[in-house]
Amino acid sequence: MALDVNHFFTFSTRRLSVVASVAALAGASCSGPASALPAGGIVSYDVGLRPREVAVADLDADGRLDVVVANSGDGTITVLAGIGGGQIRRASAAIAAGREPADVDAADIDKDGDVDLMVANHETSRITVLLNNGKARFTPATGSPFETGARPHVHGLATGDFDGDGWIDVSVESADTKEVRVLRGSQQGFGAVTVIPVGTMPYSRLGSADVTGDGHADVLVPGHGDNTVRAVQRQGTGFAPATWTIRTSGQPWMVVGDDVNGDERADIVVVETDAVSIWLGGLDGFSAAPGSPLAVAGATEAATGDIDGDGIADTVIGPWDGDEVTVIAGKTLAVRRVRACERPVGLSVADLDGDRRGEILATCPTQNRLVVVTSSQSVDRESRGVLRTAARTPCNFLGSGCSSLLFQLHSFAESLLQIVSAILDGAEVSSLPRSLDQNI
Ligand SMILES: [Ca+2]
Ligand SMILES: [Ca+2]
Ligand SMILES: [Ca+2]
Ligand SMILES: [Ca+2]
Repeated sequence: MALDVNHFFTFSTRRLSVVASVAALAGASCSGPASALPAGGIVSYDVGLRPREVAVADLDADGRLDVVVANSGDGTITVLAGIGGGQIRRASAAIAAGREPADVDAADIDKDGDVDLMVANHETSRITVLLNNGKARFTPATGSPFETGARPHVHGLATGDFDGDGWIDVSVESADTKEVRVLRGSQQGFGAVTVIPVGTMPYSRLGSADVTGDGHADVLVPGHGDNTVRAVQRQGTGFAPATWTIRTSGQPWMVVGDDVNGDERADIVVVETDAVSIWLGGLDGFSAAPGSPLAVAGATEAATGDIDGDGIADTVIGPWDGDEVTVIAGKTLAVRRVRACERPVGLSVADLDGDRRGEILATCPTQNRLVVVTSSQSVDRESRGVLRTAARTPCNFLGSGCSSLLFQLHSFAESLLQIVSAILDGAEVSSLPRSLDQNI
């Protein structure tokens, strides 16, 4: 994610002086833990400078999930291999991944049976592609880094077989030109870029999920320019924007697609300014879940995965401000907070220890660390001290119990932000202070 105008003002005026010392975190501070993951604890790992995003996949084909972290501050990725019991350990020296790696996705790009990596190089319009030799050793693909033509630059990746030809494709947003750009995979690797005008400024992280129900992944677009969420879907051999549009009350920054209420229809999670909204898929399109949007101060990024083991994807939201990840879990979409680390923005949910409950992985850019929050039984057990309810009266996404004060504060904050946005309207993203851009 690049410059975040609203967040800048939000953070400047309301920055919390939360400094979550890694040493103070339960079970923290180890780059090679000696035993199985503690139930309901946090383990942290040294990674590169300013880690930004995390991906999880079995990279060395040993049946254990491995973790890769994009380090935006030093142009590398860190691979941590699963070694059993949910533990991970640095697998190799840092791997060069181009300028300012801001996002990383894992998929088998060349269809040789192993999982390869794609990296978004922020402050450029390029994507670095690293091919796996099957043993989690990576070398740049022929032609890498690939030019996307995105303007001013790329932030995140959305990957999937968007055109349905069996080869993984990569999508990025081009904010200045109001386009989604798809780098299409083929037997020859990534080739020409397909450009899809989307009629709004897309910014800053696209999603990938089949929300149109046609069996093909769609590109989900945060319409930052007009407070919308749109989808780009396959049409013939090309792409077209879906006919529906979701209108959000806040400015969207990121979109994630997943079935978060267990009805086997894809839903849409939108990270908005200081809020998250959930849109439930139904026969007639998407409708806001009761209680949505939910105020989440400093909301920056989201990820989904099953944390509580009920078979339904839960949602995690990381804030730019503070040290807690917000968890929206279960069919009831109950809200809880999980302490992670300062500014836990790069998120993933994955079951590292095989207990069918996903761990929360978060990058901690100010501490050059990755934290893994084990979720064993802890979603429902405050006594374990990791997950705790957001307030004495849990704020239930589908019902009552949410503090009206919270929403009043949210509305007030939104009004302020709208004023700020109006003042700044027309400001070019690329023209704003670089230091801010680099912070995000
Ligand atoms: Ca592995
Ligand atoms: Ca491969
Ligand atoms: Ca494809
Ligand atoms: Ca659903």
